[in-house]
Amino acid sequence: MRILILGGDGYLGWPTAMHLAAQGHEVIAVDSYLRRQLCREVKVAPLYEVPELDKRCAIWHSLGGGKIAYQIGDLTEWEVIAGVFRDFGPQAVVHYAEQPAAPYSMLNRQAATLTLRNNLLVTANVIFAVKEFSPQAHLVKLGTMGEYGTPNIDIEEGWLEVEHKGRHQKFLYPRQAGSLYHTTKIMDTDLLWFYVRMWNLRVTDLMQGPVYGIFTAETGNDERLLPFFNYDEIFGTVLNRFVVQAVAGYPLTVFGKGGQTRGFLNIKDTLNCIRLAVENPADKGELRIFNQFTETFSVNELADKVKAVGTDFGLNVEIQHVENPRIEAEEHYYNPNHTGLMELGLKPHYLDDKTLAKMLQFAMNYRDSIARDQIYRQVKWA
Ligand code: USQ
Repeated sequence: MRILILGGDGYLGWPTAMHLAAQGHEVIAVDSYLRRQLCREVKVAPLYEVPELDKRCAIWHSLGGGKIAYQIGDLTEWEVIAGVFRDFGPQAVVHYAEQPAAPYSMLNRQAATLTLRNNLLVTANVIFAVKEFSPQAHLVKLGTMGEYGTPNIDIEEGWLEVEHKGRHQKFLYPRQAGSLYHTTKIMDTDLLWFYVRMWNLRVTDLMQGPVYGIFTAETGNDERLLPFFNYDEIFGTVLNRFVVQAVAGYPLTVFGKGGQTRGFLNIKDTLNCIRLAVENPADKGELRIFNQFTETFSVNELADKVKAVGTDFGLNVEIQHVENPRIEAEEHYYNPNHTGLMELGLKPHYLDDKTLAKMLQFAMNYRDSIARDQIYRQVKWA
């Protein structure tokens, strides 16, 4: 298939581009380098430098990986996205092109409006481009489990059957996000659902939990192909951060009571989920929603795991309950359904000691360059 990957430079975008290319698909990766730019602006850096897209595509090609085309452009501009669709004619579109960090979206007014503007405009442009240039294309959009929040009832996959005064109707599952970033994902879903109804689009919206991991089948032994890996408070996700903190001898920063529970997945499973969704498209006029994670953990459970494996490694790992900069439930019910992707054939990579050990071992190579002042800056929600 001809697959367009929007946000193809990001933590997930680049590994997805390699993975789909390795399966024989024709891939073009498009990115505006927004994440690189925002990292510079808020003065954080990834654990290791990764080459820009042109170099990554060339390295991938030189190692026999086939061709990944790329384009640098701002997808909030209609002419950019229209040009990409006109030239490439995608059969599937993987849409990752969003400001991805909850803490960034809560920094200040400018960061909030940038998040709103980028995320909603890109989604709207993608919808219009699909309608105008590739109406048969399947749009695979990365949403987030955070759209549901932490309700006191079981979380279904996207939809809820409601019975009211003796009558029934299926609605989008109630959403109540915990950050502005997560709220933009709810708005994306509403836009997609509206245009699925209006224009008969073919859409899969993937409600993904926090991802961890560095290595995928395609990164091989070449570090230049690794994903963009943040460990700072703004762009890093919790388990990736804990691994780097353990290596740096920085007490693991459990926010508040640490009972916050989320659905996690290995980066390898993100790639498999995307591939399964792309290769088994939604029907015309369908908004298909999957909950994309493989197992749930509380923050306390993750900290305990990292401490146990880190101690075996000879590291002195401490756990510290620090003031929670976020407004969120620190103890709550959490029981989300996630059978859809398993039914499509997902074979999960569960979090085991070996996986953690491999991440710790790798992070040790960068021990001396870890910037401790990036780890806990207290970007406050209030
Ligand atoms: N947390 C800590 N200590 C830390 C960092 C985080 O206790 O040092 C806690 C947070 O308070 C939160 C949980 O860990 O309760 C997860 O935080 P996170 O930073 O790993 O994830 P989050 O901000 O929710 O966002 C990440 C990705 C986002 C994705 C989302 C999926 O950045 O793109 O949409 O995970 S989900 O969390 O299911 O909404």
